[in-house]
Amino acid sequence: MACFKSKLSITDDQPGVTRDRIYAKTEWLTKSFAVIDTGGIEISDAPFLEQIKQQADVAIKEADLILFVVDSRAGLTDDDLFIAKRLYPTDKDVVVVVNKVDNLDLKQAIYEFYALGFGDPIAVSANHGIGMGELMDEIVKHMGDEVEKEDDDSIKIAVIGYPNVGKSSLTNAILGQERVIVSEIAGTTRDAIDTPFTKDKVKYTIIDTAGIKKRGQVYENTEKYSVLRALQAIERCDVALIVVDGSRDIIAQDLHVAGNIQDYAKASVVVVNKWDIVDKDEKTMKKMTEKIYDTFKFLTYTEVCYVSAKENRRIDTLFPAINKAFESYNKRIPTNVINDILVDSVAMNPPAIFNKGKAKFSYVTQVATKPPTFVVFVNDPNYIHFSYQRYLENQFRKAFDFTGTPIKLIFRKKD
Ligand SMILES: Nc1nc2c(ncn2[C@@H]2O[C@H](COP(=O)(O)OP(=O)(O)OP(=O)(O)O)[C@@H](O)[C@H]2O)c(=O)[nH]1
Ligand SMILES: [Mg+2]
Repeated sequence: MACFKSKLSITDDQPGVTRDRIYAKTEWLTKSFAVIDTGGIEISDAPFLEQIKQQADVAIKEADLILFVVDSRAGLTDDDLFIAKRLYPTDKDVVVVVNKVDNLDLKQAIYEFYALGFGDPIAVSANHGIGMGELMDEIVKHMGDEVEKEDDDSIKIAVIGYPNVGKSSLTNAILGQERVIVSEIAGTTRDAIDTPFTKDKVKYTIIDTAGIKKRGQVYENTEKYSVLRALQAIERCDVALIVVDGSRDIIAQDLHVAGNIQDYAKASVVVVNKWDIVDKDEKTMKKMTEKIYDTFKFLTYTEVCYVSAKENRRIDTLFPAINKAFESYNKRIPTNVINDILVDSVAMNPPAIFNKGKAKFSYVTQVATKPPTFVVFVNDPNYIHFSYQRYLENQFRKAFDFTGTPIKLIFRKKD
């Protein structure tokens, strides 16, 4: 397991926990590079063994340098020799990293790993930070001089949902490649996986995430971590794809997942997956959409798309919805234009007296995007009933296309 101090990889005593390749951006001296955690290649009958091996092979193919991490406490094992054999055919540089050398005599610990045939092993203790400087120097030595541009202007899409609804399948379908692991076992994805891609000249990063289960339930330690990472993915995304399983009823758990969108105020698209196995007629889609809007009451501004990730059907219907949501999320309305709407709305439906006073509005101005946020100046915010806030929001939505994004209205006292 590659650690590099960042706690990006799932570190757990249970073998086989880090199941996907995990990319972590790291910097040392003036260089930045990505670390791929392959999740370990092990000769055992772990249920995901074949897929883990495939993922490791892809990682080896993509890498510029391979850090072959071995365990000093376990000594040279059959697994190590097995992996070494797998690495011999590559023309990539391989550095053997001997981990967990905390208390052992260093020389003693690394000596036997010369037998792997990859030159001088480097002794480290990932947990104690021993040998990290030396390792980083070694990594940088193997790197070329090309300057890497920080490429963060992509649209970030987080794929979220209850376990097993098909998030990873959808990620692969969107990418057009088997990038992340799919399985019928719920809880397959344990970490958030970022993959950049380009479509119709637009740059995106899709983030596959672990299934989110209800708060208040007792999680296994690894599950807690997974949910945390899924929530972080929502936090750093622009647009969330809220995936539900169309072949079963919408459940409270789906609502809980969608609720995070409200908490984080992100743009979103609802994706009804597994549409291939739904018994349907011409009314089924309409009914399902109504059901979704009825359950996710705060998401009635969001588009609902129907796909089959597994059969690769209707995937292209997602992009107009994603792009539209992103556009809305970044929309800016000039002050004079939004003010006209405020004036008209108040004239059409003046506020009633509330808290012994009547709201008098001065003006409104947009103060932020992502999501669009408006400050409305008023004689006293306490005079505004919640339903009137809702009314104004609806009026703004009628006047401008905010499909797919929440908008925020902040009421301020005008001195
Ligand atoms: N029929 C059908 N099955 C699907 C579809 N999408 C996914 N599946 C199946 O549903 C199961 C779960 O798929 P995954 O993509 O691993 O689901 P996930 O949401 O990533 O699951 P976790 O990572 O465990 O939360 C697998 O058996 C898939 O083959 C679909 O569109 N139609
Ligand atoms: Mg998954």
